[in-house]
Amino acid sequence: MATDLAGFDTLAVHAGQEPDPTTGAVMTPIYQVSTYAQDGVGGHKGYEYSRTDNPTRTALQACLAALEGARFGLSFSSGLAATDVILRALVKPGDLVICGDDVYGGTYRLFDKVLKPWGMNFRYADFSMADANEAIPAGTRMVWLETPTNPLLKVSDIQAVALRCKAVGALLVVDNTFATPYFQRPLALGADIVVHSTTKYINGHSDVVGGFLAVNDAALYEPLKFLQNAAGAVPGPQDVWLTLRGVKTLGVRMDRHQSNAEVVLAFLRQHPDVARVYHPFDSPVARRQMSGFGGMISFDLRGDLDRARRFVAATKLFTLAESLGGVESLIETPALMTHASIEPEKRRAAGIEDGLIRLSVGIETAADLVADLAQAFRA
Ligand code: P1T
Repeated sequence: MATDLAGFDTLAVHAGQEPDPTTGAVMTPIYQVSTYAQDGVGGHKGYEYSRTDNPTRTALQACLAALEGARFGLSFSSGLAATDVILRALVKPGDLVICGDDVYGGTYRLFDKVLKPWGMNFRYADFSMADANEAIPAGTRMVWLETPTNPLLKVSDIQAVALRCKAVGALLVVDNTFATPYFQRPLALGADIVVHSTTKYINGHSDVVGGFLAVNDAALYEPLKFLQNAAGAVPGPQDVWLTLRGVKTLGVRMDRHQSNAEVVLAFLRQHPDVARVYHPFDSPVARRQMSGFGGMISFDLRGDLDRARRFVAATKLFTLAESLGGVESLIETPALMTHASIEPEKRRAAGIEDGLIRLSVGIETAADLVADLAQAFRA
């Protein structure tokens, strides 16, 4: 289809997908198949083996690439599998990677416990600070930016970091999981690679674990595509199909996540038991580079860790669970759950206090969500 003429929601429904040529089926079939018949050695229709390529995956990759405004897209079995491939394809032992100091705990664990022992060097910096670029020395191979960050929702100026990366010859990777391409397009702001945990908003229904990366430069795409096949952390066709179905409503869902989050935010801001609220809303950079903020809110609850434990156990609509970005609301304590793999002193130094509570505001009726939080404050 003529993707250059289509708006975001049209791309989300149609990009990469045509009615099935054999049957006319309007939805892309689940090609539940591992291998493809050849009519002579090498005589195939573009598909040989499903680790290398699968038609359902091809449709998802094309759809998500279109949403990020990218030439190329690759899907993976998880967000961390996509992260791992980016590092192993493009960073060598001895190279320096500068990573945000407030990233998903599993990303930190992969860097610190898996890739560092293989010889890659990692330094951590707060890219939301005005002097962030001083943290990127000449010779840096890659900068890993989450914006907004998980869980403190800190926002970095992608364009400014991209300029610094170009000046020192570093690659800029942006984890766009929280914003989604509906609200933020990192490649257009100068990033080299965009990465997602599609487990979150892109799929949106908490029923699939998956990852994705998008890239414009063919010279970067080739080693990434090679490693997708060579290491093989690919998603199965059922998961890919569910994600393809989920992403069709991304824009509609994000608008509702956002409007519900605004109601919850207003409630938290005036509540006497809330010491501090974290949300991109207050950042001038966010207002410039994002067209909306989505449904993530974190806050410090007054009181000790026990109070935080009681609070997250007391909500009824907000389910106590890791993950985020589904249609249902979730609540968690990063220090004890999603970021427990970060050493406590490093975690606290990055500003993630023990009593921090993270909300993934879903698409339920906003008043019900506020009522649920209100009763949990009284518990
Ligand atoms: O879980 P997985 O699909 O492998 O994605 C990892 C990941 C990468 N980037 C960001 C910003 C993430 O939030 C995640 C996963 N995060 C959670 C599971 C969580 O609850 O924060």
